[in-house]
Amino acid sequence: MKLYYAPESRAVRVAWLLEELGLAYDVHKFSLGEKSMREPKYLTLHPLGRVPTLEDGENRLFESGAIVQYLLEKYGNGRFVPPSDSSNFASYLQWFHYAEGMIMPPMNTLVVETILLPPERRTEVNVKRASKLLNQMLYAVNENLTDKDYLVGSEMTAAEFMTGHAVIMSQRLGIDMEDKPNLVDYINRLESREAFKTASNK
Ligand SMILES: N[C@@H](CCC(=O)N[C@@H](CS)C(=O)NCC(=O)O)C(=O)O
Repeated sequence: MKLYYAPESRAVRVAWLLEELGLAYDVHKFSLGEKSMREPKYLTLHPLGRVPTLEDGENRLFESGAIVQYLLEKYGNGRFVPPSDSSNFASYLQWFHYAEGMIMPPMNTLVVETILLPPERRTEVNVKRASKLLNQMLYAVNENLTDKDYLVGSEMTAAEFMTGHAVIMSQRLGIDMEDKPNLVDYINRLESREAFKTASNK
């Protein structure tokens, strides 16, 4: 198996799962923004030249959520996914998809407006709107974690690889977590996992 990866990117989600499952994989490491991500060779694997991409034998796929689902279905032996007839299943799907659906859109805007664009092209109103939205998205996660250690209950699920990772990235981007104490504990819980540490340092 080969994972196209960059540090501090969504590729960490996939590496984290691979580490948790104890699966062997090779890493092709990029730095975000590196020119070779847009070269024809890599564009044949990912049409947008982004990470993550996974190659597994004949199968090649991009989109972190799809890769996580693929790996769990193929190699997970039921780990990190509540049974579909359990009371947690609906909540699991909801928090799995919350990352790309709700957290990442304002985070993307914030990254563009505070890091990627040259200062003269940045727009303060966009930064303010994206920060406000991202905070709203995170308050909902904070609220959900009032009575539990993980998004769906007392056990870690694959929702952590997605939304948990997005929460971690929000903090690293500088979002104030003081008014979201459950997220501070949650982030510590996730970041202390050996699999997460290994996946973050590929
Ligand atoms: N929805 C995609 C997003 C992929 C994506 O935008 N990846 C970012 C890193 S987190 C990337 O490769 N950015 C590099 C670039 O745009 O040049 C996923 O979840 O895999």
